[in-house]
Amino acid sequence: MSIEKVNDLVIRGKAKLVPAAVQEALDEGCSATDLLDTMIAAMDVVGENFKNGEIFVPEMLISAKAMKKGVEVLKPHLATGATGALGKVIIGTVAGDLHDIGKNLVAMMIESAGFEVIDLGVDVPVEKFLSTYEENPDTKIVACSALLTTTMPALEATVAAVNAAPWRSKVKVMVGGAPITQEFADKIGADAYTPDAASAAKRAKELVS
Ligand code: B1M
Repeated sequence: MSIEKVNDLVIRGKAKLVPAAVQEALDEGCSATDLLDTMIAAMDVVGENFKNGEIFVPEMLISAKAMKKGVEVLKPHLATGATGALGKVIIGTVAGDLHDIGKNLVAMMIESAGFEVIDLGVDVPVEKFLSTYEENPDTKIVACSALLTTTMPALEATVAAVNAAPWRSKVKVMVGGAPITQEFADKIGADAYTPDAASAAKRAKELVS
């Protein structure tokens, strides 16, 4: 089955082969969400292999590249109807953190839900979130991703800076990423936490309605 092949190719970091395998699986009738889930599961295996010392950072990186190639093929199937009509969302991975696959998925699903997304990328300093809001005062949501326990303080600092801004009441703050919990989000004063990209898009719509 091509879906298993996709999982295996992402684990092995075969970026050149992943797009064709994803397309093949779609042609066989696999759903885009199942294919996304299998790639996320593949990255969990990669993470475990890294934790166990079986692979190292370069292997993690090539698996990430492979997944990104697969997501490119899935994008038209996952993201539809981008209109920007619901307003602007500023999104970024916090300072010190280079992980962007989850953040990109959240950006894609939020855009697809009808928002205009301003994606600041990875390793985004607190000041960049603030200055981007100030350049775009019609922004409805600031969304921050953190994937490392060591960058949770940067997430906290980012939310604290937004909470201290004079325009705080005009914007909602969303947070997420593997180590983040609802409890942590509440503690740092974020308006919303969601565990995955699909629920982030749903919550974003609720926050502005
Ligand atoms: Co990194 N890494 N990594 N890594 N990496 C993890 C996160 C890790 C869990 C692996 C492990 O040890 N098992 C571990 C963190 C441990 C911890 O903090 N407790 C780890 C580590 C240790 C590191 C380094 C420190 C390794 C080193 O250098 N010694 C280093 C740090 C670099 C840095 O950031 N400063 C590092 C580097 C890297 C690479 C650069 C090689 C690469 C990232 C490449 C890239 O992103 N372009 C990488 C990768 C690929 C991983 C794993 C294997 C996969 C991450 C991923 O893309 N997952 C990861 C293990 C794992 O996650 N299982 C690991 C798929 C993605 C779809 O899931 O990002 O969780 P995720 O997003 C989810 C949700 O979290 C949520 O939605 C998405 C799903 O729909 N979500 C949000 C995310 N953001 C959200 C925001 C929201 C809402 C939901 O609202 C705003």
